[in-house]
Amino acid sequence: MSAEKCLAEGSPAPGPVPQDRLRLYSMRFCPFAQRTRLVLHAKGIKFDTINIHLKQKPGWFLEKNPDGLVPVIETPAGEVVCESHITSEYLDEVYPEKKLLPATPFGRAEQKMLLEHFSKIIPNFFKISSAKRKGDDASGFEAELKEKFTKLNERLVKRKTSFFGGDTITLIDYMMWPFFERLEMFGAQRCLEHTPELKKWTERMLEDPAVKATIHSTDHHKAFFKSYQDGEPDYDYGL
Ligand SMILES: N[C@@H](CCC(=O)N[C@@H](CS)C(=O)NCC(=O)O)C(=O)O
Repeated sequence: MSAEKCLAEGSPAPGPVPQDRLRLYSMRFCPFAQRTRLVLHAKGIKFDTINIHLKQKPGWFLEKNPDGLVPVIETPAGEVVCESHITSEYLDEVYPEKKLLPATPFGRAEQKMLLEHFSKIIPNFFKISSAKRKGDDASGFEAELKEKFTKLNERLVKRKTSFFGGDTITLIDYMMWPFFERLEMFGAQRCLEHTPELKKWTERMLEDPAVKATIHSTDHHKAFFKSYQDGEPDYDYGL
């Protein structure tokens, strides 16, 4: 069962998860759920998707995650794992093929520290788009984001690697990517202009098969985001 259209309050509860796959509860345009989708694709894990209407959540979804957030992973044993970085680490632990987290404790700690740092950057994207939408001056928020991007750029320069964890993609790249995919949607594209290594990283990411499998066009992102900002999110946009 892989129904792309979202399920809302009143829809019948899905049956148990089949033995040979995982189930992802998602929303097609959610950047956090995309993190989990990236990991599922990168590791070649078999999974079905149930998209949730996040404004009219089915009761059976809230029973699985009382916080009401996607992404959520459910296993055939009925185990439920929530939160994008926790689902991602869980998948990397359970499925040993193509490890995305480094083998050393320090390597893993480095990724977690960068993720912690990046989590504090995420609100900046929303502040820029919200100011621009209201017709307010966004230059202060843009300057802040540029400074954060400069630091990320410096990391790549110092490491001399193609990606944030080395010369191949690791988990941290997938945790950050969904927000860069949406840069233009946020109206923050200009912030990448003076950070050439970071810009090259985005170009390399675009070549990745898991990124290609989960990407939406900028036009679709913009149309969804507009519906979201207007208070009537069109979760099925483009279907
Ligand atoms: N900290 C969560 C954030 C997930 C999140 O904010 N998901 C949004 C969709 S993009 C959601 O489920 N919103 C529903 C709501 O707020 O009720 C994670 O990393 O998984």
